[in-house]
Amino acid sequence: MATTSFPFIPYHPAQFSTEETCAKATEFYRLMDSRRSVREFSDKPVPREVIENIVMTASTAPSGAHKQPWTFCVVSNPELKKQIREAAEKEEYESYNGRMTPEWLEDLAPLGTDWQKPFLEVAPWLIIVFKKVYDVKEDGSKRNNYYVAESVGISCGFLISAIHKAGLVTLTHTPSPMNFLSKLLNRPANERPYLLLPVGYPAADVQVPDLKRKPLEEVSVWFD
Ligand code: IYR
Repeated sequence: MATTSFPFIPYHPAQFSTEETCAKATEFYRLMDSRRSVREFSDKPVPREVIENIVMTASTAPSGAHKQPWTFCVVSNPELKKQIREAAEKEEYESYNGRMTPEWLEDLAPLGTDWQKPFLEVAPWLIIVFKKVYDVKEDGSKRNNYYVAESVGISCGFLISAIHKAGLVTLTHTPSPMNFLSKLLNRPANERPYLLLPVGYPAADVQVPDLKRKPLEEVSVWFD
């Protein structure tokens, strides 16, 4: 089967002096370290253009064989947000009341989460990320994608970073099972729900748990 290859073009990424490189790395670490998951949102509107740029940032992520195996469903419609909230809370109620193990509930308790998800209606935008397990070509035949979970996970990392950089907040919501999202958002069989991210401004005077991050020594092993 004939394949076409991409033309190769020169690439000149920005390069900095050693001092600037150190400063840039420190600055970006500080920015990312200041990110927190937020569960209480303001209903203050966020322009669609902001969300468009955030989604385009996520879609710059590397992916297996450059298949870009993702679809971002972006919801601001209040009626649809309500339907998503009702369906998510139904599943979450079951999860918190029997489906999750006692150990799991114990691990979650310090975070103060429960089955109620008002943020699904209050946040001005919901981004529901779908992974494309395969692509469907124009003639209806299937074409494989590769490292789909890894690719979509990386893209969600970019998405969360872009949200934070814009001064907005999110959390990674994983209602389980998530198939109600395929139905409500009318997704085809090759797409599976992966993650739901509400996006907006934080509620006034929002508080977050005083989490500590593991230090470098605990998260890394060096072979200098
Ligand atoms: N999906 C549930 C439960 C939950 C699970 C984990 I692991 C978390 O870190 C947080 C919540 C929910 O979204 O509440």
